[in-house]
Amino acid sequence: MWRILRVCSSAKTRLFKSLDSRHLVTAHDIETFQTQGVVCLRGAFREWVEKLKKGIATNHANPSNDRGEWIKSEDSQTFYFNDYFNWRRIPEFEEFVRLSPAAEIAGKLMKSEFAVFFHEHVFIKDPGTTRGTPWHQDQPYYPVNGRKNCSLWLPVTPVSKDSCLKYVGGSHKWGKWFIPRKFASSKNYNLIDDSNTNSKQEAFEAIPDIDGEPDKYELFSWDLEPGDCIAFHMLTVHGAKQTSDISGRQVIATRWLGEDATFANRPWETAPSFPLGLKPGDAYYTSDSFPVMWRSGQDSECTDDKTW
Ligand SMILES: O=C(O)CCC(=O)C(=O)O
Repeated sequence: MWRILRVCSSAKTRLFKSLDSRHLVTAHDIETFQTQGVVCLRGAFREWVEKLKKGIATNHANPSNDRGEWIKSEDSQTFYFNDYFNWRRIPEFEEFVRLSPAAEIAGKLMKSEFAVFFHEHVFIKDPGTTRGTPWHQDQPYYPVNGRKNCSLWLPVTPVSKDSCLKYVGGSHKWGKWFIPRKFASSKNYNLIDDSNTNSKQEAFEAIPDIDGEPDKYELFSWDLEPGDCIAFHMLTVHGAKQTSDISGRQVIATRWLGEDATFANRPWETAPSFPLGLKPGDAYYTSDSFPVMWRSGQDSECTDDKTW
């Protein structure tokens, strides 16, 4: 499988090189991502939707042993499911990670020399689920330091603006790191170890009450079609209300790292929590577990025009 995908991957590179009219992100998209910490890319993965739906269904039916989580609604009939780091056992996910333009898009948005794959994360909100997603930043959950990173949040169902994640524009540049919160209870994580952390340069604090003072913030959200995608920085604050969409909401987010991403301890259980074979300060790209999926100069040029 790996070998076939590697061959396909170099074929993909040649194909993209020959399609010089195919521009994946514009200079404006990159600037927006860098300054605002979030950008919406329309239609970027339309041709991948059916494959990803299949992978998401497989993941839902066969969750990982220790990471899958079903958060019950008050009526106990509907669930908010999430699970992550399953790409090596779900062929549709592995194919997406290796062959879709995701790595190139992430690499260019991060202004990185290359894009390292961290993991994928599936979120399924059943129709009628009353569960929202608490406001949070992603990076404090992760054992990752460094500024070059990017998540691509890709719905495979239509998402109304009301049900979409909301992002606080510019929050990735506040210089603040917020304590992660449990999705099930919205409570802050418990501190398990403060002595073994190399994250001391970040003083973690409780996240402000965004809903209490929404006018203080510039909030971004969109009506989305399957295959659209929102790219955001792992320090960008985001959260969502319960979904009001009739068919619920199904999303796969892929997480990407740049050349400055290093392993970091946190004073709580990280996601993932299993050993990654890296020591604090080690660069992610040095690990076989986190493959480089795209290198600068390998694909299409970035201009102000975009064609998919
Ligand atoms: O889809 C959601 O509501 C949560 C997604 C999220 O928090 C993320 O992708 O980081």
